[in-house]
Amino acid sequence: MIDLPLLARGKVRELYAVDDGHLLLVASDRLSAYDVVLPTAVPDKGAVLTGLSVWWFEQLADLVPNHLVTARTAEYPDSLQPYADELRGRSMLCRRLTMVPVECVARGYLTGSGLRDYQQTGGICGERLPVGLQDGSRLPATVFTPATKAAVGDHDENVSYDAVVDAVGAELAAELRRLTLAVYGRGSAIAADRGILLADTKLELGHDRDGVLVLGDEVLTPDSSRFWPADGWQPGQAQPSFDKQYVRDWLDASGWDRTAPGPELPGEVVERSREKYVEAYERLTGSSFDSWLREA
Ligand code: Q0Z
Repeated sequence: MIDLPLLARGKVRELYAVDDGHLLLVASDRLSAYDVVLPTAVPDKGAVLTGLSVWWFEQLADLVPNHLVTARTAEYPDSLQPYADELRGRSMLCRRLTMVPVECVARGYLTGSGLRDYQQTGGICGERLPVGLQDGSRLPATVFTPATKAAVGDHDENVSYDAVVDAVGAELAAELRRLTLAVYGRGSAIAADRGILLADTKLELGHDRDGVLVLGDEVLTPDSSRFWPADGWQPGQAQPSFDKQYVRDWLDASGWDRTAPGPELPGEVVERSREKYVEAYERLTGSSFDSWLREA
């Protein structure tokens, strides 16, 4: 257990206060499927997501500054050294930001809440889209589809760009949209080179104490984005998830009714799931996952 003030707890990660200016983001090995956190952990999942985030922050550094101070436990402050073994690989020491109260989402493909909006309105977040699009269709252009953060356990609510302007002002709204589309553009280009489609991604931005807009949280991980194997892409049906498909297939066949608590996963599903997370890390970064654990 980490004896620091817990600032926030997400479904699968925790955020601790370290000092006035710093936070510690800790990713667990828990996994959520169909909106339920499963009782079985996937070993190393938290470290894979953390390693990916750190790598993406580097890939994006010329587009937007980020909140990462260090993910090397040897560089953590003395107050964290008692927890170094527990934190290694799956934590990031971050600068504390004043978060912008907007979930910044970019979508290059239609699925999820974007598909539901489209079916009901012919567009997403007030942006019209062509008729005839299907689940998994490539969008004619990447769209910024902001949402407002819901209470824990609830879904974020898609909102119009005008609603973002009303909430944060025209200048910041334009900057959120520009940065979100730039991050998606860089991320999807890199992923596509490695045979992975980046369907969509969610960013969180905040201001540092100098008033600079900074990328926070985790970025371009399988928990904040949808990654699809490019070779299985076929619009008109739900796309297989790069990381979670084995788990979903097993859950679908298990007869589980998708209410909490979910079932324990069998060892082979856990192991296959772990392999998919590690494969995502290695395909995207071109480095071994072991090298990440050694670096951290
Ligand atoms: C992130 C979240 C949770 C993990 C607040 N650098 C920052 N400064 C201020 N606030 C945040 C950050 Cl990253 C911040 N979240 C989302 C919740 C676990 C991340 F429970 N909330």
